[in-house]
Order: sequence, then C-alpha cells, then structure tokens
Amino acid sequence: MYSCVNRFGLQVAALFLVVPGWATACSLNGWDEVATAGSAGQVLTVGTPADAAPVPRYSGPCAAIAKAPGNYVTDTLTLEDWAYHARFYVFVDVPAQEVEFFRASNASGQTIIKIRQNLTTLKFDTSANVTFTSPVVPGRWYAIELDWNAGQPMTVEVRGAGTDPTPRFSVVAGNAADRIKKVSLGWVSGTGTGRIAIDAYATRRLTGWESDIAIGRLCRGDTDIDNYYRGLEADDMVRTRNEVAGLGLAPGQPDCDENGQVNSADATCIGAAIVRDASCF
Ligand SMILES: [Ca+2]
Ligand SMILES: [Ca+2]
Ligand SMILES: [Ca+2]
Repeated sequence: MYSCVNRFGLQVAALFLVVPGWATACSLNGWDEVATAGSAGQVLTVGTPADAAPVPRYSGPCAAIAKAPGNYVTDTLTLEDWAYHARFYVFVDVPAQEVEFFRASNASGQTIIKIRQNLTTLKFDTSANVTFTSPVVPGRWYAIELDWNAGQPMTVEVRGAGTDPTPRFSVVAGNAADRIKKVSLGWVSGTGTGRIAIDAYATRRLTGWESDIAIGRLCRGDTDIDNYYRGLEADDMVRTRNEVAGLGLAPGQPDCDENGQVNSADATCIGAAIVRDASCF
C-alpha cells in the first residue's frame, strides 16, 4: 500500500497551488503571478469543474490551467536551495506539441530541472542534460514526485491514468554547485494550442534524513479526504455520486480513473477498490 496524504504534514512547507475554498473563490496564493511577454497578461487561470469553462481538478474543488504558452506562475525562493522535493499533479491536453510545464532555475536563470511532455512521453532533465523519460497517455492526470539534491541523481516517480505506479527512476546528477532559486509551473515554454491543468502542488526543501521522507501522493478515490487514517469506504462512492448528480463538488479526489472527468465510472472505480482491499491506492 502506498501512503495516502502526506503523513508528515507539519514538516512540509506546503505551497499549494490553489486554496481549497469550498464555497469561495479559487486562488493562486503562494505564487508570484507572472505575466510574460506575449502572453497577453495572462497567468494561470484558476477555477473548478463547475465553471462555465470547466477546469479539471485532481483534488478539492479548485485547480489551475494554462491556456497558452507563457501562462505560468513562479515561486522565487528566499535562499538558493540545494535540496528540493515536490509533488504535484499535471493534466496535459495538448494536441501534438512538446511543452515544458515545470522548470527550476538558479539565480542566474539557468535551468537546473525541467520537465516536458509530448503526447506519449514525460521527459525529465537535470543540469546534466541527460533526458530520462516515462511513458504517458494524453488527457490523463499524472502525479509527479521529485527528490533533488545538488550533485546527486534526482529521483522521480510518476503515476497516473488510473494505473499502477511506474518504478522510481533516477535522473543523472547535475553539478554539485547547482542551486535552485526559482520554480516555474504552467506552460513554461513550447508552442501550439491546448491546455495544461495543474493541481495539488506541495514542496519541501530539506537535506539530511528528512529528505528521505516522501511528500506522498494523494489517495486516489478518497473523495471525502479522510483516508490518511482509514481506507476507502462507502462515503467515497456516495460523494462521487453526489457530485455527478450536481449536489456539489467533492472535497477530495473523486476522479478515480484520472481522466479529468468525474462520472459514474469513478464511483465504479472506487467501489472496485473497496471490494479489492480498501487501501489507499
Ligand atoms: Ca485542487
Ligand atoms: Ca475516504
Ligand atoms: Ca474520471
């Protein structure tokens, strides 16, 4: 069984992309809202699946979406960090182009970590510029977990599309002198049309033994967000069905098959998980 929600929450300097305001507006609290040249002043658009222009979300009512190249946000750190650990979800729905949706850079603007995706592949690089890849299916949510320490191989775990996790893999270490000053998330570079949705970003910057503690993925199908102390249960199905019936957005992760939509198939998916062993998965 994989651990559910971050069990070490108090140790995590979480920087959530969106604030889960159940009945309030979504926001980009914690991020610098960048408007780059050529982006018509747009940053990420925040919203919910219930909006007139629905925004797919992974967890809670809100998520953020980049609609065009140059739509992204940044987090400029106070210090230049030599350790960086992050977990976030991305839903890339781009017809054909390769997009860069994550970049960590140093104080000089040089890229230290970048993540790109095309229709079939996630691509991970450190400053060593040796690309490691993970297969993906377009139009599905993926959890990405990164553990980076300067001068050490970066470990990555990817899971999504309603399937089992791929094995953790290592990306070739960059220079030991690498430091991270700024993180950019969204449609950082690339061309074309489409959209990139991002949700549930959490980060931690620690070295030493703490760096071995994973932030962890959110529990898939835990629709009422109580699964850090209990298994999936009937209420997770009920809340999913309620959302499908238009009775309000679930506070947790109802999109059990991770396809960007919440419908009866997700309640079925949760029910199957309960029958199987009810563990967080
Ligand atoms: Ca969310
Ligand atoms: Ca639950
Ligand atoms: Ca679904």
